[in-house]
Amino acid sequence: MSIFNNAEHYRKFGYTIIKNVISKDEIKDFKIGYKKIIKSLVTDEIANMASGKLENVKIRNDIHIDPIGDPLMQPLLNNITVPIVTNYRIHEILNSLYKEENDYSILMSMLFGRKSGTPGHQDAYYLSSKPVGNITAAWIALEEINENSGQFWVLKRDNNNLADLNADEIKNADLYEDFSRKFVENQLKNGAKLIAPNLNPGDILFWNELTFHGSFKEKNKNSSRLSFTAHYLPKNKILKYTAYDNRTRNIEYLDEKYGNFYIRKTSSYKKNNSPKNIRSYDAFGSKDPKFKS
Ligand SMILES: O=C(O)CCC(=O)C(=O)O
Repeated sequence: MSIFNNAEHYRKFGYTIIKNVISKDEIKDFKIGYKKIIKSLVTDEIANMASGKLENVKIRNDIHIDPIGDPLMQPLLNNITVPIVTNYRIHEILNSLYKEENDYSILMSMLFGRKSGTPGHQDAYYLSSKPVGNITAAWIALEEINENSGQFWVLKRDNNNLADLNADEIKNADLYEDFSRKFVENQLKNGAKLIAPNLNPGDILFWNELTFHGSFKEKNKNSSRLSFTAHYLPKNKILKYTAYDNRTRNIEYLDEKYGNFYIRKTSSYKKNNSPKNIRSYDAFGSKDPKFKS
């Protein structure tokens, strides 16, 4: 597929897969760096997206288990993670998806090691934009990804509109999870498809904040799924807490510029602000997705 066709596909179905975006050498540099530092992370307090707490990173066979929040701002990790998510090819792709030249804010990023099984959701439930539909996320494979490791999936359907929720589902993330599961099942009965690609290191699946997505549980407990997700917002668009309320957010805290990307300098998870709890507006909007295994 050409970039042009990828962009058409993204606009129609809310996602597109692009092979070999991150080069073999860039992946190799990432892996060398990861191997060097992973053991030292076990004594650092880092946002654990599975427990919702600041914790020491747990590792098994030198790969971390739970998804790490804000890996761009972790002093030990940023040297190896920033070059991946601010890659100039990602910038070119985003420009073609949006059909305009732009700089982008990187709003939320996570580094996955082993854990998969994320329940289906639209990102707009946690993090949204004005006009809605202007956040694009990237799922970046850093190693071979297949059913053993728990593939990322998207729901392929024509009309990726915002799900119609009742007041309880808007407030309560558990009810939202039930809603989403039934919604996806229903869509599948009516002709939509689940796309859960095997990916090679360097491949990226881009999806829109209105696209339902999640991940399958890993088939083999010893498999890892080293991968990265980042959520991008064009600088000329407005950030909202969620698509279900009217509040907009000031993003001046995204103050560090790398190429065409803005990131924040320090982690949004501050021990003193919210001691053992990283469930904050800073990270996700009003609620956070649960990363279940
Ligand atoms: O890979 C996963 O398990 C889920 C990632 C995801 O939902 C996200 O980054 O928004």
